[in-house]
Amino acid sequence: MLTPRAMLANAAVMPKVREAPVRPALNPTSLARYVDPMPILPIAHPIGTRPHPNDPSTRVPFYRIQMRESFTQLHRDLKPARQWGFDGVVPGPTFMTKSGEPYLVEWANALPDKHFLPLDHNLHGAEKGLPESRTVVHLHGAKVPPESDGYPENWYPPGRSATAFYPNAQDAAMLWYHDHAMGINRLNIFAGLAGAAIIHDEVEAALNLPSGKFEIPLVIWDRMFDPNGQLYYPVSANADAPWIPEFFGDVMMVNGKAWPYLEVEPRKYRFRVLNAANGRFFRFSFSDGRPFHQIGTDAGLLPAPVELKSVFMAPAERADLIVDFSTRAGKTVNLMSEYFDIMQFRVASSGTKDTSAMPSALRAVPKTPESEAVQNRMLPLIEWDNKVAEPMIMLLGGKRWMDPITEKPRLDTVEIWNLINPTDDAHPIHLHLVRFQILDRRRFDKFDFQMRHKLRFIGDAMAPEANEAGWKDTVRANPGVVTRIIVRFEGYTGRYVWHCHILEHEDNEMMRPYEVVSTTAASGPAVTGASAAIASGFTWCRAR
Ligand SMILES: [Cu+2]
Repeated sequence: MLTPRAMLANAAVMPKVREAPVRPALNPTSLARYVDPMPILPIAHPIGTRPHPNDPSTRVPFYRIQMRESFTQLHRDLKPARQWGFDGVVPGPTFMTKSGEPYLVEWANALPDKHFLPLDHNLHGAEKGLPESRTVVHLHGAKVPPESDGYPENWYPPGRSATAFYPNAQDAAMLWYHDHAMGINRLNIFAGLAGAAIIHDEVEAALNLPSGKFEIPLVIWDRMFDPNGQLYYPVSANADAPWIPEFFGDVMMVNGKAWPYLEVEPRKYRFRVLNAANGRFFRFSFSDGRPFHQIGTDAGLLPAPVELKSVFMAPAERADLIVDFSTRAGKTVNLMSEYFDIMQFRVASSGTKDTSAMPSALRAVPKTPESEAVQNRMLPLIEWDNKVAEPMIMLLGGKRWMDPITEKPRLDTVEIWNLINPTDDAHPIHLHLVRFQILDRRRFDKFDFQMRHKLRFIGDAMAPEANEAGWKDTVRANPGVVTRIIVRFEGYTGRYVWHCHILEHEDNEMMRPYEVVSTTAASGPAVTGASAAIASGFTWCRAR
């Protein structure tokens, strides 16, 4: 299996011909590091209550969040930059809710009619003639009815809104909300349409983890700017097809500021870290090499804290970290990602007494037994290239968005999904509605797979790392590897999506609908072999 470092190199450094910028970008070395305080994200507040959709005799909190344009200074030496944000702030206000307490959100599109980033009308769902600034909001990690999940085709234009119901019947976790509009999602999120949503519960509260002002979301992404300090999203060398295969920025931002600093006390902090980048994988560590603990994954607490010196995070993954600054009083320590600066912590020489705990056990995560699986799906992740090896399109299971739905799990059943990755990129695969566990990863012979449609393993199955051995909703499907996940499809029947969370891939066909069907319905054709998956209507093209 590739090391995380090799994967990072693959994902972040590989030259992409179509990425050639057509106008100059701001030189990031011209911006001083650590001159702006890191913003503490505002909290979302309900504006009232509304009847519970399923039980009108009770009322639930009601939020109204408007997506609108704003101009904000993203670094001391930059002019205010145009962004699109929830309630005009980027990242949007954080939802702080309690498990078991449902709520309603009216998401209103109050954006300008014209998009300010380069649309590509060749992409499915982004055709000419559609409203440019259409949006639909998805709460990533939420177990919600299909009509509230933000189906990519359910977008709406400026002047319209949609109200979503979030039952919140799930464990404590860090979720995040973001735009999910078909074909322009990468641009809308890049523009700023993303925010955090944290669910707390009683199991977690009993652990006495750092809380209140010592529990801080860190929403991290990379951006690029033009010489006027405006957000710059590069385009391909082809003006008629501006889509690029991945965006990698050169300015690192935390909670919406470039290379900020945060003043902390010499004590334990709980950082809720979200990689909200379009395409960049981060490998976070501290400049003094200090160890820290990961206590939770995407979908909740791990069984026990895992001590780490670095944490590798694909786009959309979350890491719940405990960092103890008590040994660093009066000094600074920087958060890094490989050779990139991210932010600085300035540790005060003294502070309040730290009464929080670092428990040795957190929450049981019962393993879903493989014997419960009723379906074993083989799902190749595919890239089609043009004649000069430029990626043109990405597919899941060899299928496009508009192809008939092939994944129809039955409600309350367990399935194993084999994510077969013959490409050179790691793809973070996200399933809506559900949480899952990683079974293992195993290398296979890419040549045999591409040329002979045979899946031949060339390594042993490797269990997930200790810090991945919890509930997940996004998994890194590494190149040349079959990643197996086990999923219980519970909650609701209806249509959802699964997709790669590299947003440029997702916008270019690396997203498929799936449908949870009732226990009595037919579950569609069972695909039981890689050859069958490949043969079923898919003509092989060369992978990169
Ligand atoms: Cu991908």
